[in-house]
Amino acid sequence: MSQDCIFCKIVRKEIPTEFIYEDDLVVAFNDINPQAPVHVIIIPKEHYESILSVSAGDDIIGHIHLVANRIVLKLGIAKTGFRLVNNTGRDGNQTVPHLHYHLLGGRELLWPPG
Ligand code: D5M
Repeated sequence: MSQDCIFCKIVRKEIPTEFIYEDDLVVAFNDINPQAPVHVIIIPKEHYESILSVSAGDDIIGHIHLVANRIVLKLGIAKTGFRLVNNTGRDGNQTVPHLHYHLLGGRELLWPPG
């Protein structure tokens, strides 16, 4: 846990946030600035600054993908499709230095991204 990290504060419930999904390893909640009708943020409870902090033995990434599967089924967008995105570092436009995935859907998403 990182004392000043916004997402660690969400995990600790210091910033009141409705969880769409929670288990021992992750939480998921709606993005504060949604870019699509469905825009969910999925984060590990453990503080990793980015994907670059994840080690070979960690199964957190696979777990996040399986949680995304559960969420898209729950929200009814499995058939229409969705995008699972990780932004890393400056050029990746990562603004919160706590590993997270954006789950976007509910509309046709453009490619390539900007
Ligand atoms: O995306 C970080 C994302 O986190 C960005 O889309 C806004 C979202 N965010 C930041 N603070 C909150 C809170 N408090 N609730 C919900 N969503 C939040 P990045 O990939 O780092 O650019």
